[in-house]
Amino acid sequence: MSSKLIEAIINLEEEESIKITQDRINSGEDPLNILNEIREAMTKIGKRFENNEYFLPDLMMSGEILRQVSDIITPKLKEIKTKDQIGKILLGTVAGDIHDIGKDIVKFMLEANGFEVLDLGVDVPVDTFVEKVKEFKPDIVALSGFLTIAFDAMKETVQKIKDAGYRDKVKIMVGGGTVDEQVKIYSEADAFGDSAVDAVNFAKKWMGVN
Ligand code: B12
Repeated sequence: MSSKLIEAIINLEEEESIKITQDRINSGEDPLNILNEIREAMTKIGKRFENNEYFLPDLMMSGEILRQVSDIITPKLKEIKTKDQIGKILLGTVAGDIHDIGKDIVKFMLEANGFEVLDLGVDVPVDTFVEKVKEFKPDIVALSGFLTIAFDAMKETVQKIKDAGYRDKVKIMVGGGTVDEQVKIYSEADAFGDSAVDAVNFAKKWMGVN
């Protein structure tokens, strides 16, 4: 896939990226289409970083562009917010990882679909997840992480929830970056998803709504 938006983001053209997004939202386009393109652009930026064509400041710049573009898209996602609350979800980026753009999109989408979301932020200590499971009593725990080291933090978080005696009271999903079926198995989560739409679909399925 190639588009002007993807090109602008990959080339770190901040103003152009914002303008294209704004124009497309104003013309009534489905924000999910735009999200898909953003994701593709970020994958390409990640590749450039791996190949030493981009460096940390470029990654930071891409994060900044992404944040601004998501700020334009978010209100549109919220417009489809439903009134009935379907269930409670505890969300956060696991210990050692500070990537939150994907997590925030997951949050918007879950809220837009009628879930109450408690977002613990980034680099969330394992024990904080356990404490909040006790206090907030979520139906679902959603763990986000983009770094390889996040896989261990996910595993440990699931294990501690189990040790605290809450594993059969919550469904757990993992996602973000390179999280896949293997990470699901490794961390002993119930599901993995690679998009915010997956997160919504699992949550709805588990709460028995379609
Ligand atoms: C932007 C970015 C940053 C920004 C983050 C800004 C922010 N506020 O989040 C900054 C510059 C801070 C950053 C820092 C680092 N980064 Co970085 N970063 C990225 C980049 C380019 C994009 C990530 C992103 O936001 N994507 C956009 C979102 C929308 O992506 P998405 O995956 O499509 O999101 C969807 C799904 O993941 C899913 N989802 C997300 N969470 C969940 C949860 C559940 C439950 C479900 C179901 C679904 C789900 O839904 C989202 C929406 O549809 C990636 C490259 C890439 N390919 O992803 C590298 C990348 C993740 N970073 C990487 C690295 C190495 C780092 C650093 C270690 C660099 C350094 N040397 O310091 C630090 C780590 C700091 C830390 N401790 O966390 C590596 C990780 C490699 C690895 N395997 O561990 C990557 C893959 C780049 C690369 N190819 O090398 N990074």
